[in-house]
Amino acid sequence: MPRCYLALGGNQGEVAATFDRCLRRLANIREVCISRVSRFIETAPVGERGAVDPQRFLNAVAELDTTLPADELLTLCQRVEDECGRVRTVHWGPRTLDLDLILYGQEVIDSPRLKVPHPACWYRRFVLDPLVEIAPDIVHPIKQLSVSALRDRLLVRPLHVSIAGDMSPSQRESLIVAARTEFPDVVLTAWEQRSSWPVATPEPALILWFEGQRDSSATSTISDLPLATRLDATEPAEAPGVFLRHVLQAALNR
Ligand code: A4P
Ligand code: MG
Repeated sequence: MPRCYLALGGNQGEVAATFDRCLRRLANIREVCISRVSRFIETAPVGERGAVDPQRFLNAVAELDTTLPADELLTLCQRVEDECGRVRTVHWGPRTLDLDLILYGQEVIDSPRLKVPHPACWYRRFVLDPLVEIAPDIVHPIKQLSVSALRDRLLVRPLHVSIAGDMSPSQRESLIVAARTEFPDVVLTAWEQRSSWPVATPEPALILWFEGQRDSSATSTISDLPLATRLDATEPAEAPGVFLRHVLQAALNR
């Protein structure tokens, strides 16, 4: 039976009561056996924030064993979200309950409806903090690092982050300058391939790969970047600056 991890999130209504209801509902499913649940942790919202009401989230992670195939587990999660009053209006909008399937054993799934491990789980403090509490040694099947190692490298200050890809140097520089102002506890640099890193220059915790106006001198591809830290930023629908902001908010939990 695959051991799975579900992330719970919410920022609308009585979220703790909704989490309890959701967990009771899952515990009553014959094919699901919940073994551990983290504390419910208050986290800083990732996404666009209202200046007055930052709508802090509550997050948690549940460990379970299940005989359900992954796509049926997702269907079950979506049914439970609906029962707990989830209304899908805006993407990343306020929600009573969001259930994300973080890990399904060591399987890697990449279908239009389901991506496992959840593509953002490895750099989001609101997932990693509760996950570390209940399963610090579980290994991320793509990054090949334990969740506690993934989380620990996000705790370093300043946080070193690099920008890679084939955007022009001026595009990259304006991205870096804009983010530097907003995130003074982050050191943002253009990615440089090095055979070894001097002690004084820590290897970046995250390297974001963007595609922009093709720089004719760029010869590398994303697969040249270290597997454990690279983040493909070519697919998201958001503009590069917005995507970068959301990644940094998630990594810093602030
Ligand atoms: N989907 C694909 N893979 C998965 C997966 N592993 N688990 C698809 C769950 N769903 C998966 O999800 C959209 C679609 O993702 C689904 O139809 C499913 O087929 P959704 O839950 O309907 O929409 P959403 O949650 O608004 O979008 P998304 O992209 O899942 O958002 P996230 O990544 O869940 O982020 N800040 C804090 N502090 N805490 C939070 O919990 N959550 C979000 C939402 C933003 N900011 C937050 C938090
Ligand atoms: Mg979701």
